Amino acid sequence: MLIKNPKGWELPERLATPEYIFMNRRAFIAGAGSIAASSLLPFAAAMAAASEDPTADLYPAKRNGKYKLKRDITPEDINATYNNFYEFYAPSLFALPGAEKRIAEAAQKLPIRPWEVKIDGLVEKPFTIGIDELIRKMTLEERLYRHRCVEAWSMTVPWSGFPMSELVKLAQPLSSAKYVRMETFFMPKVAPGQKTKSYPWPYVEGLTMAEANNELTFMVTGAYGKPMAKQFGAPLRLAVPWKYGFKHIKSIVRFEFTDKRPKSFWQGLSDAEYGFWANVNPQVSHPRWSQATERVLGESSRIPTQIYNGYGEWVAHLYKDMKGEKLFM
Ligand SMILES: Nc1nc2c(c(=O)[nH]1)N[C@H]1C(S)=C(S)[C@@H](COP(=O)(O)O)O[C@H]1N2
Ligand SMILES: [Mo]
Repeated sequence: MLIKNPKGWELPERLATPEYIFMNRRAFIAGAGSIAASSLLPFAAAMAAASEDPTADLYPAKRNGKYKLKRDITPEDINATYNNFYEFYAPSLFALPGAEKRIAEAAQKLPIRPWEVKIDGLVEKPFTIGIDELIRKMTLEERLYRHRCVEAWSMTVPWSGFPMSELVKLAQPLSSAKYVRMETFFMPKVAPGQKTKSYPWPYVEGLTMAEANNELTFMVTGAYGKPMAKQFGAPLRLAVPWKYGFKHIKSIVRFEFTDKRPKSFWQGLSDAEYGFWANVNPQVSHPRWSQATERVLGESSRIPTQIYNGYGEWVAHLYKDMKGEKLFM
């Protein structure tokens, strides 16, 4: 989803991904030359920051064994240095291919305390809550989830957090609420990508109430057994593993309950290519590339993509009777 100009801003991942990301693990370590070594600096900084987080005592959270994986967990150093977080990427004519994935260092500028989350719209009583108070109201657990980006790469991550249904309970939505609209921070002074005025900042995503309350829908506060690194979307991010990665909105500051279907950031950029539902389906191609297979971060192989990213058992029923909806883009 490389943003080049408002119309032709995207490349398939095979053109946009630096090769070292997809070398196998042993080759990665053995060949860790200048590029790989410098990419580990922000990783080390993020690790140090995690230990100073005011909620550090809550980690590692107990793993919920219900969500099993048949794949290896993506090595943390690879995952923490290959990210989509366009707030921290300022397009430049001189950028090397793949530069838009290497935002980890820039993301360390994001101030994540104090951090307030606003809950408003169609709720009993709108309120704002500090992130530490919110997290401590919840029982954190760890879940191993797959993640499939629309660009046809994938990863597996040990997220920590709490079910979104618990946040919905806290919010007390009215029965007229049909959707939850979520918003990322807007701080162009720390996030240079947000200076690009032609993009519809802030980043927005949305779910139906049934999706928000599905047991898979997870509010992420941690990863790899500690508070989440900034490049992953600290201090609060969404995980909906049956949907494409762009639904996983990062660094959330607002949950608005509404009766209108939210329009997402990516729909705002290209309505014809990115829709509201964005459920993973290997048979429905992106207008510019196939979704049949995916390249696993840290590995050289491609594997077949699964319908609903393999989570149909949990979610297929949500979409049974929806005629005329573009469920898979
Ligand atoms: N605010 C915000 N959230 C975002 C994005 C973004 O650019 N900004 N990118 C999305 C995309 S396309 C993907 S694939 C995932 C990437 O998550 P990761 O960097 O932790 O792998 O974050 C999603 N959430
Ligand atoms: Mo993505």
